[in-house]
Amino acid sequence: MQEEAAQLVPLAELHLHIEGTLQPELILELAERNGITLPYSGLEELRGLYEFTDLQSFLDLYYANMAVLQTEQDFADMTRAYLARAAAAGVRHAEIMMDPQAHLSRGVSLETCVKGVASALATSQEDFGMSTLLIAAFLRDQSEESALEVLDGLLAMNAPIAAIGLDSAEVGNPPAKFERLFAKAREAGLRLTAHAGEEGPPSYIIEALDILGVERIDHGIRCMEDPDLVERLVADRIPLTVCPLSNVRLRTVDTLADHPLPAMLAAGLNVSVNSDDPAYFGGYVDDNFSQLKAVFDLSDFDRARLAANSIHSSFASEERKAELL
Ligand code: ES4
Ligand code: ZN
Repeated sequence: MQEEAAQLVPLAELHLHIEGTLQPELILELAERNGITLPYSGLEELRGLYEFTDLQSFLDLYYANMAVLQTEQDFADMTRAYLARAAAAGVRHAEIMMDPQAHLSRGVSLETCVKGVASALATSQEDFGMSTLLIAAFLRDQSEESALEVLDGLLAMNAPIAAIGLDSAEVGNPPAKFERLFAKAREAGLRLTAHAGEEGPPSYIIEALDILGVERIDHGIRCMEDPDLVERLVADRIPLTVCPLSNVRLRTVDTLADHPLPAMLAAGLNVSVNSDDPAYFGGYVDDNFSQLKAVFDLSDFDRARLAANSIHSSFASEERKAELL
């Protein structure tokens, strides 16, 4: 599928969890390197675990597999592997989320995880012809106090983050829970995005916009249940970073053919296509495009529009956007 990947126009990937790029082979390699015993016997057994029924069933494996990430080198190796694969997929700019709290809770320091990822991003332009920026994502199933503490730590160490995000188990953890966190990040000059309307209701998208003041919505597919919200998102050109293969694997939609992406495009929404957790959901951004094309017969025009939306919706400088467009 990779050969087909060359995009007609430069592409930005805006919705990507770096921990979700950890491939089974690399999990086993890092486990060996760090002397970690995993609760499965090998590659085949691990691969057999990638059957999900919902977001939580995926998150359980995603967090468990992170046990192998111990050193700065581990984080850097994982990040470089993603950059190489994304560059081959036609990605020229990537905005990469990481989950610091998921590492802190395992006893891995903020310095280790941030510096490891950031060291690989620092040379992404020279190494892979890709501009990159880092987004610190906060786990919405943890407390706001925990998130505030971690944000303080990131600011204190002058972490090279451009934005914050909000991820993990959505239902029961509405955006309003993190009002102070987002206010603080805004004051610190950070850009703002949040997962909303993946499994959660359209009202969570409205809260993310009105209470958190986010500029972008990650996923957002459930906006289609609320015509007034769709009208608002269209009028305000709010970017929605859609992840089709993720939605299928987490059973948010039944099959790719049932995915609302074509309806979202037809409604005039500012959507882009992204891979979310490519090592878990069956493919990178080029695989998302090729499978969409197979199912929907996406026109070159639609592909170009999705790609242009991704650049326009990025947090890159206006100068970098102009270079890419
Ligand atoms: C995630 Cl697909 C998805 N949704 C919410 N949180 C996440 N963290 C990593 N992948
Ligand atoms: Zn996500």
